[in-house]
Amino acid sequence: MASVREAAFELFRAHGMTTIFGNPGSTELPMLADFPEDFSYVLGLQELVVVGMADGYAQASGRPTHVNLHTAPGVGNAVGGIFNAQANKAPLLITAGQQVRPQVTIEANLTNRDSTLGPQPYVKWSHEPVRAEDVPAVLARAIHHAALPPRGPVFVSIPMDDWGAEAEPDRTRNASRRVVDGRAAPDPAGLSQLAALLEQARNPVLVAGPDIDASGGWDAAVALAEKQHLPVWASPATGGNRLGFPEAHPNFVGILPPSIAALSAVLKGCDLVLVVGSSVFPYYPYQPGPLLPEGASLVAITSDPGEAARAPMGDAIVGDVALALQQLVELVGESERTGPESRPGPGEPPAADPMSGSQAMAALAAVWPEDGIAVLEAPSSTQALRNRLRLSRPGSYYFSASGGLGFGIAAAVGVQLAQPERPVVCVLGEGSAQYGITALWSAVAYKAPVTFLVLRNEEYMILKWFAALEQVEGPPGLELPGLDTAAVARGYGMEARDVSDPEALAEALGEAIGTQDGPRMVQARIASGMWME
Ligand SMILES: Cc1ncc(C[n+]2csc(CCOP(=O)(O)OP(=O)(O)O)c2C)c(N)n1
Repeated sequence: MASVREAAFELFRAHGMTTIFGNPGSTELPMLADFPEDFSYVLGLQELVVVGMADGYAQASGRPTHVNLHTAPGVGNAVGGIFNAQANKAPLLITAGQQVRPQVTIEANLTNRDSTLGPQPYVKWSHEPVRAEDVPAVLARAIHHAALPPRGPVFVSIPMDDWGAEAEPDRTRNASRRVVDGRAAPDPAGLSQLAALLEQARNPVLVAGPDIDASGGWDAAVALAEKQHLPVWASPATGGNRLGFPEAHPNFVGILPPSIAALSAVLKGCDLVLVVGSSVFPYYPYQPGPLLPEGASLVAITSDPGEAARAPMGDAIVGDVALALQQLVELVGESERTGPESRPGPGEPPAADPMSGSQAMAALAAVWPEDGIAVLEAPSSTQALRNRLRLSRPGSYYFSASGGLGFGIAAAVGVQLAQPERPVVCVLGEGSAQYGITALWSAVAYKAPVTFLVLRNEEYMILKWFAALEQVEGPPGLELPGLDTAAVARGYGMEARDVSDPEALAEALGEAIGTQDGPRMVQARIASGMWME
């Protein structure tokens, strides 16, 4: 007769979930007993980074990923990461240990009181099994929930005495065997109408969002843009956890700004805005204005009913993004419209001393490997990176769509573990880096050859920029003097270099990217400024 633990691991195996990200405590040890040889356990030293690593891994592998946390305090530490994971639509099965059932009522030490409330409202489902024998079926249900669109984190609290209980053979077998497919094709009538609208439009544009990449719709998006000669905008960088379109493609015209007024101003003159795989829109900051330019209509294609429902304007078609794009390409003819004018190259950034963020991103672009993956958490250099790198392959860019810091270092480790053949470069603001800094240890421990580029400007630059925008005079707490992230990295066992000019930066980055035996850090001194080009 199988134990609940054996049944659960059989279930994880059936779903290809053999890499577990965790930080253990006494309440999790019964789960980890006799840890099977075909599983690996990736240790994170604090729960925010445990979730961040799993988030990167889940997105880059496309598979639900198991996170194991330590009862209430572990879940508490993880909540910022869970908030990020729901915005990134990362399918995470998050489990946490719980006191033994006989001691929950008396609230013995480490009891996770009202356990299902802790990760709310950022999980799709939160549950503690009613009986020990239900654990495998609950885990199966949770995995399906996480993987169905819109994908996202789910939570299961498991009393520590459940793992040794006897599983129910019939239910366990069924739980492991069930396949649940959530790729729903959109309504064909809606798509035909959209195809007609697109063909008749004089000046339509495509806005490409992150779920094009996540759904596998990259090639279909390119085919649609080429067949219909569409100018393509990326959805605002604030909410774009992935890229939806190759940024060196001749149809690609740029990244939409994130405020209502600026976004509609940029789209002036177009009569149809087709938004694919993005919310409408991930706005920030608030600059009121018309939602759309005069004379324009909007149609969004999304697999997320919540995104469709909350959009403030336009129509929406709910269905799998890749299937929708593939069908749309078949439905439309070759357009007679002239295509967009090619976007000018980024040019040489003006020299500055210390170097600007734009110069730092130009140095990175100069040594960028063809198949490189960028993981980005560098607020004042976000736009500069996007403008200079021109990433053009699917699965090449990860960013936290929520804006919650502490994602970058951890996600880069997870992405590298999921895509071991591709070079991963993580670009960080020095302030952002500190939230998930302990993930540097995991990068070293698992020999993940990530290149960490830390941009050292000794301040929270983006908040100074926001202060000016919001007309806030003299806010405290925006300076970061004397923070030596390279020295911190060395403390975690990572080789790190300091540079202060673009030539030395390009050389150090080239060396780090070429290194296969483990992670490297390059800390670059940069000037104060918002780097937009
Ligand atoms: C968890 C969390 N705490 C605080 C913030 C607010 N915040 C946004 S950007 C930022 C500063 C980032 O500084 P740094 O990484 O040095 O980048 P810079 O703006 O200087 O480029 C802060 C504190 C946040 N987004 N997430």
